[in-house]
Amino acid sequence: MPRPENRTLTTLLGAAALSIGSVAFGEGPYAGDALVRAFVEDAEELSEFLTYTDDVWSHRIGPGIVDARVTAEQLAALDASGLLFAVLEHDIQALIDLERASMQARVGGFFDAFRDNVEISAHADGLVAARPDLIARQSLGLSLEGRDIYALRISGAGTDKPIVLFIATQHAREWIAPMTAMYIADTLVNTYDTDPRVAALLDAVEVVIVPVVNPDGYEYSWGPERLWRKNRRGGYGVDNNRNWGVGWGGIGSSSSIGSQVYHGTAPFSEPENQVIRDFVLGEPNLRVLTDIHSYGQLVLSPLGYTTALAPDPDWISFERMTEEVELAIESVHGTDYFGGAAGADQYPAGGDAPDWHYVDNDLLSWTLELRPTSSPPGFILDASEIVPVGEEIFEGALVLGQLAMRSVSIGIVEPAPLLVAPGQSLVIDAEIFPLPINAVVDASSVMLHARTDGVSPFAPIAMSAMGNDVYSAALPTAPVEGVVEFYITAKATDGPITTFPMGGASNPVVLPVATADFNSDGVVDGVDLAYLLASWGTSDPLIDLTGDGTVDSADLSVLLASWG
Ligand code: 0X9
Ligand code: ZN
Repeated sequence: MPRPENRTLTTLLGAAALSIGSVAFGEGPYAGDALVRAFVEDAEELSEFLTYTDDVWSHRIGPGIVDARVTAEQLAALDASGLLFAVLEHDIQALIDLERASMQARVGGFFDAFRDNVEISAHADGLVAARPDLIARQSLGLSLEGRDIYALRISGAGTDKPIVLFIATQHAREWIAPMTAMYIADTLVNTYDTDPRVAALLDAVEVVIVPVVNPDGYEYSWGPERLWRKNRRGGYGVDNNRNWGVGWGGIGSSSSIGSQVYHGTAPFSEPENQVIRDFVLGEPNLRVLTDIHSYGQLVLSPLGYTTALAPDPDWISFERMTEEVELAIESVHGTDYFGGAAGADQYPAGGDAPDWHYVDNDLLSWTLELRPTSSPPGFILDASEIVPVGEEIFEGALVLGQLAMRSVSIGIVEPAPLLVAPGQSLVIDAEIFPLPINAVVDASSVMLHARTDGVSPFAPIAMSAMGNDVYSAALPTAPVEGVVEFYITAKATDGPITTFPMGGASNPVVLPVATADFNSDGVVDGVDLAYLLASWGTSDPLIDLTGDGTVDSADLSVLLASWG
């Protein structure tokens, strides 16, 4: 799935808003250090900008956008330089403090190595013992050989909430899967007190994690056969992920007991599948299922039993949600994940878990294939990957968890604006799709919330339906300098209100007001006019004040409006 650059930027700018207006810096080596984003036009401006920082954060450096850390002194000097830049984060130490708090909160050492059934179970018990207010263990049933298949139920305030389910380790040899499932559980529990996103999530939904669906196969992979995949039925094994009730026995599965994709004698012939099935059927609040595997770095939505796509609007919604998950995962370490349909984009496989959850139970469902992309190393991942994989998948899991409390998918129509011109009343177009299967968007609920002074409450503006799932409204007139901030809310009929970006008023999209004072000499004058005329007809983003893709008369009017 293509990854629009601008979408990433919108997210970054949105996240940066958390710090707008915060000036009380904490203590620590980075106290008062800021993260800035420079808009540099050419190599010369780039090298000038680089003199104001010792720590460039951007991965690709060249003319365009460069993010870097600067000290308070460097920030002051940069401010005086006349280079075009925006402050993304006022106090980097605050970010570091959050990170440290989360690391200290984590039980040390567990994620330094892969862990067997006994260790995973003991770690789960440790989490329950430490935070019985947040996490409980529930036995769901027994495997073929009589091992406990258990769920970790993680929840903050409130009861009778929507449920999001993660299952892992249908396939024994995919050792990164149970570690990642445990990483999600561990991080949810240990950052509930420090990460407001986690608190918001766990107060709104219940997260249920089954780290090892196939404990017999997993045990066996720690003994005689590291690369064992199936359960232990008859010593030959059934592929649990071919034993579900939709598309059972179809393409991509086999009736030969020796096959790695042996589907068993009937749908749900295997106790492990029965145990999860019965849990799902007994939980009417369940909304989302994610089935964790390795490998391939994939985020796959149904359908899985066929190369045909899910019917619209489900497929459109799945595409949108998949992209959100993918971007969240990629935002952590820049790891490339590919999003698509399981059958069409990976391979068709009858009887997989997400199809049964989606087709028979109306749940949103996904398969995650974790690192790496290919083999070697394939299933034999270095243990040093456990934490980074956990970190990136945790961000994806937060989005997947959010889906259970959202009723629509909201995105800005590309190209998303990055700047607003002074005096401009920028039109925001949003694409909004219903999330729950079979739902419709409540058109009267779609609202743009905006402010232009950084402090007032956000004012709601109704967005008009333009057709093709697009809703539109103009932002209030931008001030001469500063920022315009906005977020969007909408809901499906009978569904909960959904906010974009997540966090709404506390995490809005921030559009810096562009200035026609291109040379930053404090006055809009003939020199700036000369810049504009020199770029006439081009798409130079530094001169294209209206952000409409062309330097033209609209930009000239903006410049003239701020003349002098
Ligand atoms: O084949 C599987 O069960 C999964 N891949 S794995 O390498 N972990 O075995 C993929 C299941 C996703 N579903 C489809 N591709 N239909
Ligand atoms: Zn697998």
